Amino acid sequence: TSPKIKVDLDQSTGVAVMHMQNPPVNSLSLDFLTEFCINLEKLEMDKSCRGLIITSSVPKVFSAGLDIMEMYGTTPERCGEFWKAVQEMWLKLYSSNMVTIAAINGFSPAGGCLISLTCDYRIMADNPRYSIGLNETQLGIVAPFWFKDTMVNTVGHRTTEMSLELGLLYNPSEALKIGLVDHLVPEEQVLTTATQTMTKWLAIPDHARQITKSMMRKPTADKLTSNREADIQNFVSFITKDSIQKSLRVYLEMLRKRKG
Ligand code: CO8
Repeated sequence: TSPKIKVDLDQSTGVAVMHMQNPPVNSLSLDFLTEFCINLEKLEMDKSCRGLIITSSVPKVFSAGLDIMEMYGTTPERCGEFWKAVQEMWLKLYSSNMVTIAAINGFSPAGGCLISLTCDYRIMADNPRYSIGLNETQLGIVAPFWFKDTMVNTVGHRTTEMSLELGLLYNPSEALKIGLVDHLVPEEQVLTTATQTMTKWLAIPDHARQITKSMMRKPTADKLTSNREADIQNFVSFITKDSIQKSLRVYLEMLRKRKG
């Protein structure tokens, strides 16, 4: 199978660009997550790499979030393995020593939004058709506490509360207004702006920035690290319920119909 992740590391700047290329919608399947984490680990260990830009090679979509087919009609074993990989990706990204910038060049619901939120900075294409947010409740499922924590740490408690309950997806200007993204630029400038912004972040001494990042984020990451197994059990028992499977089926049917 062809790689679902392409990494370009510029040795002269120490900046890597990670392109997600899992058509049609960069959904986060177990295979995708595994490959993502392997690439991330390599970059994290590579002393010459100091910054990471995450973007999509798929037109119009940054990432459609978790692969719904990994949560629908599968076995508890597979489900558990899948969830462990989701946790792994989040822990690695949220605790990364690198400067991470999300170059959001398309739709970014749920898991796509989560990836963006783990980054140090978010730049989004100013296309009113795109949207970003944690829309889990619209699928009849519930964003876990660490998704919630990541959003609270970015936009605050009240905005997160309303946003999660209603499963809101925000267009780019709304997302900017609430602080869900940091900067909007025309679509064709997303990557160049990310590169320019990276230069600014990399001007700060690594050790000081890394210790500061850890001070801000470690308590949130530790909450999951010390509860991983329980969180997996919780996910598996929730997602395999008949009523939840039914909600997912209805949502999948809606996606197919909407296609037209
Ligand atoms: N997983 C699997 N398949 C998907 C997903 C997905 N997340 N999203 C889209 N697809 C499929 C579609 O069903 C379609 O399949 P097919 O061609 O077989 O009909 C194909 O990908 C292409 O999709 P579209 O035709 O819809 O493509 P568009 O370019 O028109 O739209 C969008 C792209 C906007 C991304 C649209 O596909 C969309 O809105 N997708 C749904 C996104 C979504 O709601 N994701 C939420 C996933 S849940 C999650 O990430 C966190 C879960 C936390 C779990 C907590 C439980 C306790």
